[in-house]
Amino acid sequence: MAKSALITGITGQDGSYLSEFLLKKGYRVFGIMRRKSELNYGNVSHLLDKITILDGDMCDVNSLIQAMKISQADEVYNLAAQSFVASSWSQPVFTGQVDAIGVTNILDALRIVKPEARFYQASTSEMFGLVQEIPQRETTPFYPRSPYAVAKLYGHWITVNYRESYDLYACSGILFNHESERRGQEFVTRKITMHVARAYHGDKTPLRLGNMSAKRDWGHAEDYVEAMWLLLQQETPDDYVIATGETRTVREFVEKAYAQAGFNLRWEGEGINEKGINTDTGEIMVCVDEKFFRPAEVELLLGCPEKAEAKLGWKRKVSFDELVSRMVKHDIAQGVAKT
Ligand code: NAP
Ligand code: G4F
Repeated sequence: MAKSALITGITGQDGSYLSEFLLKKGYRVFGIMRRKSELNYGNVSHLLDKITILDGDMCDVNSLIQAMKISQADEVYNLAAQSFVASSWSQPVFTGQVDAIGVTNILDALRIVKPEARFYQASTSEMFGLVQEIPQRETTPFYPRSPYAVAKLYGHWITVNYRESYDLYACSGILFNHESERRGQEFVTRKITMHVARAYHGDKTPLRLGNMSAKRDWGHAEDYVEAMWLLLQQETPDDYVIATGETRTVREFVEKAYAQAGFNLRWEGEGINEKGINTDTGEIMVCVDEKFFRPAEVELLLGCPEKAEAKLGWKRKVSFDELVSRMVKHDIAQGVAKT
């Protein structure tokens, strides 16, 4: 009998790659999707003949119980979230309802319908926030810096608590930033690669960014969904950091992305006056806009993947350069429309 998996957040970046990964392994894949005024299957439109979409919302426990009953999932991947950190200051309560209480809802649905099912929680490096140690590992103390990270910390600990209280096979993957050609357009990497593509196609509007000195440990989402699956194939449930072990500034991502499209930049000015200038034409291609600064920033993330590499046998395959190159090439090929 083929194994069955239930994915919350199936229409998102990770949900789509995880669906493809599990289908290749022969799983029957079910996904929960919330109702929208205009029907839109997001990143899984190309998989609709292979997966089953169920109506549900992380804030509605009954819909999650129904989804567990219908799918009879052996493995549950909880990827649904309000995942954009910046929006968590404008929608802190909603973020808490989905990213924190939503986790209790799906854990209870699993516990009521099929307690032997295995559970993956999408925890995040944002929980390290104001980092207490470099690099960050499983034992590093948390210090969340946004309503998003605070909500995710609840989700993380309720997963640990349900594992210890009810003997569930429940784990958290503490994943560092992972990007792709399917990344939401508001996240900084995709915002940059889409703007580079527009510049390539002749648009001269400068790219406006916030804190370009922030550092992130960036990998490709395709590698990270394999880690999610590996977490659920172990003898005992445990929590793991999944990261590349390298960190770069947003500025470095910008330079690489523009270079990929044939534009070389030099930097002039500091702070709010910093500008990325095209070395050939002297035109301003990048500038700073305070609008994108955050009330509290996470300045540096750098993960230590040693435990995942040793115990899960996981290793990232896509390098930073390849990640940037793939995203830029994809967006140029799309011929991106001006937003
Ligand atoms: P994403 O592209 O923003 O996808 C989020 C998914 O959650 C979407 O399918 C969204 O559906 C769904 N969702 C949001 N609210 C919901 C609700 N109330 N009920 C049901 N579904 C809901 O995020 P991602 O990058 O794939 O990330 C997947 C998970 O990993 C998230 O939990 C994120 O917080 C976490 N994470 C991501 C990263 C990263 O770097 N990507 C790193 C660490 C952790 P709609 O299409 O309806 O919006
Ligand atoms: O791309 P970002 O919005 O991602 P962030 O905040 O690191 O969060 C992502 O990764 C987390 C894992 O660490 C996930 F849990 C979370 O769900 C999400 O997927 O911003 C990255 C950095 C920040 O420091 C931000 O201040 O880029 C900086 N930045 C500078 N200018 C900008 C911009 N970010 C955005 N989105 N837009 C800008 O214009």
